[in-house]
Amino acid sequence: MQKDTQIFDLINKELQRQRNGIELIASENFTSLQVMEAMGTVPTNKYAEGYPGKRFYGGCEVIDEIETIAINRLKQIFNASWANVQPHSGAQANTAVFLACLKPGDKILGLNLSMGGHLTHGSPANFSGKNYQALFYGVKKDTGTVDYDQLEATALAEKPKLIICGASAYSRDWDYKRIREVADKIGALVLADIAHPAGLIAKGLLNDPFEHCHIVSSTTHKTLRGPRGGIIMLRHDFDNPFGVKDPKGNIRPMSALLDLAVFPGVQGGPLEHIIAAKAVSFGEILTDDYTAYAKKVISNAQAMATAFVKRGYDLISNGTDNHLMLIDLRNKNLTGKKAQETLDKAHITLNKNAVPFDDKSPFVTSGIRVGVPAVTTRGMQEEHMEPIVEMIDTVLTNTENVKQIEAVQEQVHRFMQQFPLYPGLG
Ligand code: DSN
Repeated sequence: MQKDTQIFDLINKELQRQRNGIELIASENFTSLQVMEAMGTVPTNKYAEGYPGKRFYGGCEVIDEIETIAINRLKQIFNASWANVQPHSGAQANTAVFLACLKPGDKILGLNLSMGGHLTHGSPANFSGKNYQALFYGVKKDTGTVDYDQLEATALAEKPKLIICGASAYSRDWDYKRIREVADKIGALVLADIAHPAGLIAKGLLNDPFEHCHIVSSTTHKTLRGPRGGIIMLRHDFDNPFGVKDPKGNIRPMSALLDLAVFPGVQGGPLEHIIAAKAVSFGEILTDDYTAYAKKVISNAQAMATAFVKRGYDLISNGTDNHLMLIDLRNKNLTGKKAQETLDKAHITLNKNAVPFDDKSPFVTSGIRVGVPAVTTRGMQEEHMEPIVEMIDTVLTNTENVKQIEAVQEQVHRFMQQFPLYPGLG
């Protein structure tokens, strides 16, 4: 068969783009070469509906070993008693949690998307807002931090069955204990979606959601630095309090309901090549090298936040506890859209983002979200954050100056030569 040069040339072009640019999208990262290698291997050829030891097709004995290692490593990372590594994405993981916990029409309570929440936490555009009655809490206008009083008042008045904590654009740690106390007053379950800070939680650098939340979901490709995918975990198993039963009408522990919700509930055959890559990345997370990485992510984020504040940028909550910061650009007379598009021209990649109480549409927004997991993987230290902020500031204060933006683009390429990416590739 002829090599598909059309596609492989484009893949190589994307490699050059990733190599030469500064990647600040908070949800992106660079996997190790061995994680990528595992993704392109023969388990992609195998159907393995079911779980290790209970598959529907023959020939799954090796796949069973791979998936069992992935599960065991993940349990070890988070001190969990049960884990499912099959969700194709974080959204699929959350879909399965909802299916296992709730009946259609039940009430859920999550952080509003416009305040940093996630689509799958009740957005009207998403299954979670269409199939369930979604209620929201937000952040406080003065501090930019989660309004736990509002969360509690809404929970007590509306009695949702599931309270969701977790966000895609929130730079502070969570008070899981307080949320669990609220949930216990109304008999609700708590889901922590830790997709963003999972890698920092894995190393004990942020509060532990497992201590207080019934169920924890995550993606595997953000701070966890694995392949693109999802996971669900329990530290303690329990019975569903709302009478959700398995398809045969039997009462089953939550672990069994979650397994059934992933398959056959929302997915068919698992992506075993991705599960192999998840296992490899989980092995990496268990090393001291990864501990050093996770610590560096936090110190780099704090160094970057300081550099932005020094230049008069308005950071929501004035700083960060984790890997990202959210910046309100209204005092700079810029929209998030304009900032993203102009920085793209200089090969600095980040995303426009709504800020709390934004007066602009989600297609325009007043803010940008900036994250350091990817540049930290490239080997950057605290001292590299200041020059990055300087380059960003030059672009944002010269948005109509083509020559200046081209000069920053050249500066970006020179800067990134210090941090080689996948030297053996391309
Ligand atoms: N798209 C992801 C993010 O950027 O945070 C969330 O799913």
